[in-house]
Amino acid sequence: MTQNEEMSNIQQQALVDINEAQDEKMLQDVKVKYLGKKGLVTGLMKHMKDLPKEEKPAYGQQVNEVRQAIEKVIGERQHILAEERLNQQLSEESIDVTLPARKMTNGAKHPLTRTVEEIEDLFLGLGYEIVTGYEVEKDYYNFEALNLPKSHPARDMQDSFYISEETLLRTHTSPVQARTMEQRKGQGPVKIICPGKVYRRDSDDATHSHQFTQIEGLVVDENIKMSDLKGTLELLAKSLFGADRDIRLRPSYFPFTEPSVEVDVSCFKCKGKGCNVCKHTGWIEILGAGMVHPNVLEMAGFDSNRYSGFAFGMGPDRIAMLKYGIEDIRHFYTNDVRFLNQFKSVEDRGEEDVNL
Ligand code: FA5
Repeated sequence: MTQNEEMSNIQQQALVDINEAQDEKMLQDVKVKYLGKKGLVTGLMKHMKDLPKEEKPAYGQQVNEVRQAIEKVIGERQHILAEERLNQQLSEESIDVTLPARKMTNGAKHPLTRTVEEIEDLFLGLGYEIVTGYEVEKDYYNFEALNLPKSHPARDMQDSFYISEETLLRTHTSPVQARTMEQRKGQGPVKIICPGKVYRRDSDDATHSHQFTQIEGLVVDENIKMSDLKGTLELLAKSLFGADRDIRLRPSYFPFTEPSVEVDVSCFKCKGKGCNVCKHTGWIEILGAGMVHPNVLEMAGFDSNRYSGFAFGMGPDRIAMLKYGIEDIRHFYTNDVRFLNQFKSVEDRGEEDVNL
């Protein structure tokens, strides 16, 4: 076989192989077979050394022409195969626009958020402002400004997460009252509620969580009396648990209030007769409160001879548990959708069925 015959055979076989390549991968293999470093066309060049000098340029040019012709056909085939692949992909991935749409599931407000908002609404209606503070708080505002100096034994009442010697995760929302009074520079009236997260080194159980929510309330003005506190808390109890609820104040101790009280609401389940919800006492404790201690007023720059005030601090987690009959506080923080779904209002449930 002459070199020219060999060349023409290779070219013809290449055209056959190219047309038989069914996909881009096969085509790439054909390309390597003929045009690769060890390919058949490249191999034709090895004859150069046997040719007379004057024939070498023409032969080289012929080999190049064969190479270019094969490259051109490969390019065309490549184009066709790519188009076929795209068409196939488009037909396989086509969208059936006649299928029914997926149902949209709407989220709903967390039961704790609902409870906090309900309490906020009540107090906004009574002319209170909502003030927020810092979850990472200074020891000074969390304790000292609330009449709890460094060595005070009552600090143990609220086991704390300290970050440094002077900063900690706040153990209650009471530092917000200290900060707010300080900002008001001795000028009343102050009428605020302060909702937020607080943290304690309590071991978690059904009614204790190391992170929970509190809402602080503070009113400072001339002539504020214990009866104002009682009237406000009565309204709160009735608004949260029903118009026929009573409250009772039991003497208690907080370093920042004097006198201090623990506030119970008559059991909404047994109406005071005694049941499992109220542990057979007829009463359920909902918050701590008292008249703002004169030391706290003075430390914040208020004249305790002119001003007096009351403060209270409640745990909305426990209130929400009572309202909704939740037996374990940890349900609030584990984000189980089955639990949360139960608190969807009728409207929320209705929206869930809407196909969009
Ligand atoms: C206080 O934290 C005071 N700062 C409240 C206060 C404010 C009194 C202003 C006087 C004036 P106490 O430690 O009792 O008080 O907590 C208040 C409420 O927080 C409790 O009634 C309870 O509902 C809730 N609470 C306390 N510890 C936990 C806990 N580990 N998990 C869930 N709720 C808790």
